[in-house]
Amino acid sequence: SAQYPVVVSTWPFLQAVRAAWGAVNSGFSALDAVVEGCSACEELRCDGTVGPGGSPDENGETTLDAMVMNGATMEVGAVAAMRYVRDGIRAARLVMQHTEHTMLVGEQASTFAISMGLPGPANLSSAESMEKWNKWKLNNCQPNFRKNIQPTDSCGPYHPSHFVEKTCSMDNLVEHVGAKSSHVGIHNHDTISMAVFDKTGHIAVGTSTNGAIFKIPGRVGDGPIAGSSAYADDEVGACGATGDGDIMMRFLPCYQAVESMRLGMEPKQAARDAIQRIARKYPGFVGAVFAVNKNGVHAGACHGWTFQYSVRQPGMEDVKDQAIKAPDNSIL
Ligand code: SD4
Repeated sequence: SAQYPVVVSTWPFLQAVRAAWGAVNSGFSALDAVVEGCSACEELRCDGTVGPGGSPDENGETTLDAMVMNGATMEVGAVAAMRYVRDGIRAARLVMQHTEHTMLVGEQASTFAISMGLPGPANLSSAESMEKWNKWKLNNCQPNFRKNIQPTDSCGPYHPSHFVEKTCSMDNLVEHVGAKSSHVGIHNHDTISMAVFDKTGHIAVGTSTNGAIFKIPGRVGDGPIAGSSAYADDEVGACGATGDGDIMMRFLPCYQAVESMRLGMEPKQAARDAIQRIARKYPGFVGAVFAVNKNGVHAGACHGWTFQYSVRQPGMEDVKDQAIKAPDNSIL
């Protein structure tokens, strides 16, 4: 029918949408097309932060979280905190294709991905990620994600704060909160989340991210968690998310949005509801979702920032991005 294919992606990642659109129109499955779309963003390092060479962790290393989900079968493949392999989304696809598992992590995920034919071991740092890390160290390694800790010197090692005398002042606290809330920003997105409906309406979603800048090594975010960063069910529709994954993964916003649509909500209402459930508990959280139903009707909602997502559907000459402004969550 004329309403398919559909490609929707977080952020104005136009090249990624074009890659997926091209793939799905040349006969790729939704799953393979979503891999092509997310992979384009990894290669282009969309926004300077997605994929290898993007945001470093506290040790200066970039690691990848990625996930694909097939909305026809509900199969999921994911890798988390993966080192030494540049192709996050392809590695996630290989987990789905060649294992009975859903997620592999860390160095073992890399070993698996390389054994399945992906290039590696590779260095995931870039001149830009090293520069960010060096600046951060010069700035006393202001931690983005630690709490109730004291470093023994300005760059750690860190210990629980009851081990050392408490010297925390209100000023420190404000600085810490400020640093954390800025880890996701308008030019620091770290993440692509995408939904593809193929010509027959089968849906796949995918997410690829290096997580969050100066994350604690070993941190896994919402990216590889089905239902959190993305979710798809052919019978209902799809959702993709971006934002503060540490908070968002506590709420499975994409599972929520898809299930709300299953119960009859329009995409706009479902997206808003998923975001509001989080905002009620965490009024300072930064995040956004898009939701698309099986008719290709799409909407977005956000909190704490201005969100944009990109869409390509039949009848459009090219991909278009839409801005959603916080705090009213309405489409501009
Ligand atoms: C994470 N959700 O790992 C990702 C970050 C993100 O826009 O989406 N940034 O927390």
